[in-house]
Amino acid sequence: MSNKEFLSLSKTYRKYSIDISEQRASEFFKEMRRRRTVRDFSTRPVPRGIIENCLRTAATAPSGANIQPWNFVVVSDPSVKRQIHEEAEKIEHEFYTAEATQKWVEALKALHTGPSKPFLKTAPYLIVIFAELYGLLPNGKKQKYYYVKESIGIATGMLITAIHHAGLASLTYTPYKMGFLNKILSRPVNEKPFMILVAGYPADEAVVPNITRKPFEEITSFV
Ligand code: IYR
Repeated sequence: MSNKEFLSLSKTYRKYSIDISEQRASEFFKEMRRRRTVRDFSTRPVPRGIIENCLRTAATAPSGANIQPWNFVVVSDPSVKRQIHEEAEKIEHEFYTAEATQKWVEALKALHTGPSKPFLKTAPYLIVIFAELYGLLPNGKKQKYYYVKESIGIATGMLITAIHHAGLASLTYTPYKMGFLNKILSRPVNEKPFMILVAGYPADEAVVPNITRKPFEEITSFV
């Protein structure tokens, strides 16, 4: 096809032999099954370039109509981390003590979480992921975006994968309410906080909860 709106896939796609594909799939699985969500971070610095490349990976994610409805704010400034820490702990205190959330709190027992969030100050990076819910046109009107949740979820998954692949650890942290992040980080109203992805090295003494993944047969069927 000669059309300047299309490129040949051969410029980017690589075809492997079946043997090599099998090996790659198996090795990647072995790499990814070692990933654990970590809640105790070291203060050891991480070069910014590593995080930048992980974000470049995330930004290759597919998205509805290729709108790429995401914005990543990488927080390393201790005074901004302190503000986020303070607000988040206030909100989590409400979450862990309110009558209305007690069933939810019960469901989290195995994770041993609580309202104290020291990692927001110790980890070198808080990657605050914002979903662009709609576009803001210069005339003030809204531009509809498509499959924003799906798109941002995929990009976040790829970011988590890239961070693990780089030898760092991450924590998918979602404060009970997240509106305070727009204020602290001066993000516009069309952006909704999706998650804080905490990234860095695990603390030397870090432990993870003894939890398991569902059996493969339970979560898959081939028809
Ligand atoms: N945001 C709280 C509660 C929490 C909620 C879920 I869903 C988790 O998987 C883990 C924790 C907290 O971070 O403590």
